[in-house]
Amino acid sequence: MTNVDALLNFLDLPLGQLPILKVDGDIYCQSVAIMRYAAAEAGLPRLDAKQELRSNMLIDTMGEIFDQTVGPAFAAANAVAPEGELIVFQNH
Ligand SMILES: N[C@@H](CCC(=O)N[C@@H](CS)C(=O)NCC(=O)O)C(=O)O
Repeated sequence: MTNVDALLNFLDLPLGQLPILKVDGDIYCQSVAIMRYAAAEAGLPRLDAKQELRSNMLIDTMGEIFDQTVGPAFAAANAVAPEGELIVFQNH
């Protein structure tokens, strides 16, 4: 088990991922859901249909970029090096 795995297990995360939000003792995950909750709690003005379309377009695009960049990075970080070998993530 890697240090990342050990930390995520220790934190007892719902999907094994961060971020999480605790509200009234309950734990919630998924960053966009958490952001939408925070916006609602903060009383931000509602978006009209076209503003919401634009907002969701950006959120979905950022999600796709995140999935294709951060996901593989975590997979590499979670990879266990063979005995005596070091996994190098960056060369600079
Ligand atoms: N869809 C999730 C993705 C969360 C996610 O990928 N979190 C990363 C940190 S940025 C993580 O906890 N990765 C640990 C792992 O997958 O092992 C969200 O939007 O919250």
